[in-house]
Amino acid sequence: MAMFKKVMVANRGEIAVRIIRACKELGIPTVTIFTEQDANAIHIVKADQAVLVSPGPLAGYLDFPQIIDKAKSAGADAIHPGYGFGAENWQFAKACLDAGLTFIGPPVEAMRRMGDKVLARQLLEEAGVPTVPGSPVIEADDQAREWAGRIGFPMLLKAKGGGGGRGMRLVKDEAELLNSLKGARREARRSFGDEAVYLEKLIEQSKHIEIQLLGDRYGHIIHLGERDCSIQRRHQKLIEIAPSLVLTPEKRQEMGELAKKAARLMAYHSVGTMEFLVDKDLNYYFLEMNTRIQVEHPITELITGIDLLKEQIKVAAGEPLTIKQEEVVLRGYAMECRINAEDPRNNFFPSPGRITRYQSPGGIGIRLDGCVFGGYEVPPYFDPLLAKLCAWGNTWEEVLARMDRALEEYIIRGIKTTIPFYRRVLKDEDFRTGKFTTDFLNQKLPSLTYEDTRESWDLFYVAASALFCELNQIRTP
Ligand code: MV4
Repeated sequence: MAMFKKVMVANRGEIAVRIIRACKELGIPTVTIFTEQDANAIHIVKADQAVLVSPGPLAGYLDFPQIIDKAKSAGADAIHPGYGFGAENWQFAKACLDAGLTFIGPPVEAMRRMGDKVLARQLLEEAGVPTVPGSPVIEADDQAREWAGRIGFPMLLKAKGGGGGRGMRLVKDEAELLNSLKGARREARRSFGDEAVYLEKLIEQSKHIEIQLLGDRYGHIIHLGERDCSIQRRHQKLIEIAPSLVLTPEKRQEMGELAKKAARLMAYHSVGTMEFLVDKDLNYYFLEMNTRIQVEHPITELITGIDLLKEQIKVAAGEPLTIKQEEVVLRGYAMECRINAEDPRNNFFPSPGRITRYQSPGGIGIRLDGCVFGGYEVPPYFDPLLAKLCAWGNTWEEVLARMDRALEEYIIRGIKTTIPFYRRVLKDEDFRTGKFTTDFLNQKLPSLTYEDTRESWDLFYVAASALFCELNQIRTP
């Protein structure tokens, strides 16, 4: 099978760098895109070629006709969308195919089906996957009351076109139902251009666990175990671990096999993730499927030794999977901490600006997927992810110690980051013993306080440098 001649990396930041690295190892030249406000971004340097997409800081990355055009002009025969932007947009995938480019991702029909949360749930039910008790799309008030009676409170109203927790609304009792329905429809129309909403039973006290899938164009599909993504704040994941500290090998196999069965029903290929809620009795409920490479994929790579990006590109080019399910071995534990340009002590407020000093961690068992450097000015326009710090260890205890050691080594000055916050989380006994659900940060945030010991020193340096300039009569702005 012929490999791609050139891949258009239609993204930015750390994932663009990750895709470029995979292409390099496969011997495939790359071309990437950037906007004017992103002219100093590192993915531009790492790719073989970079083209400006205009106008505006963000709009260029979302201008799919322009991206396809530039891919063609650059001589690319495939597009990798990364995550975000066009990654789960089936219209974009179809436009790529129509233009004669390979979309490095799943079949358009599968993307379309999983993008519709009601159809997704239906298909998973057909495969025998447990889903949350819920309604079809609610058309009339009477129907809402009827389903509420069947499902029982508390419930969630979800948008058919939603996902990732966007546009969800809690309904605690009958009195709230019709008002919430109206509000949810209005919100769904505004956010997704489609006012269709449906009801689900609220599953409380559960972990967010997702199964990684990998399949080729010939119907071979394998699962690579799970990741626990419960440590999140307002649907932004912050820490992920693999494997889960609570899942048994039997449960893992059961969930993995069901996920594969569902994937086969839609002739799925490429990488993909099925999200579940798992309660304390290990009952699990399908939530939704992500039809893209995910931010947290490296921890699965660390415990399986499988390069998900290279596999994704190879199967897109028509190569058959060479890994059999029996050959997938989960070894040790891995954790990812998302290093964000945010101030955890100020509500995770964005903290863009110049990085005045930068020293990355390293050593045994550490992996860093980043896109920043000393002197780089973090622009305010994009998502705040600076780097993904991952640790691998033979045991969970080793991972905990190794991650703390790497966080301690990691120096980023000039902007606020989530690094000191993670050192605090790592000290928490409930976190260390796996006693956490998706509610962990909600409940614990007020108690997860820390001193930013660097802060007073930074102030001291600013003062010292001002004094130096003053004494030497150097003009400052
Ligand atoms: C739920 C739920 C409880 N019950 N659905 C949020 C992300 C999106 N994939 C669906 N989400 C949820 N759906 C029912 N019926 C709780 C969540 C949820 C959640 C899920 C995964 C990770 C973090 C979460 C945080 C809050 C709520």
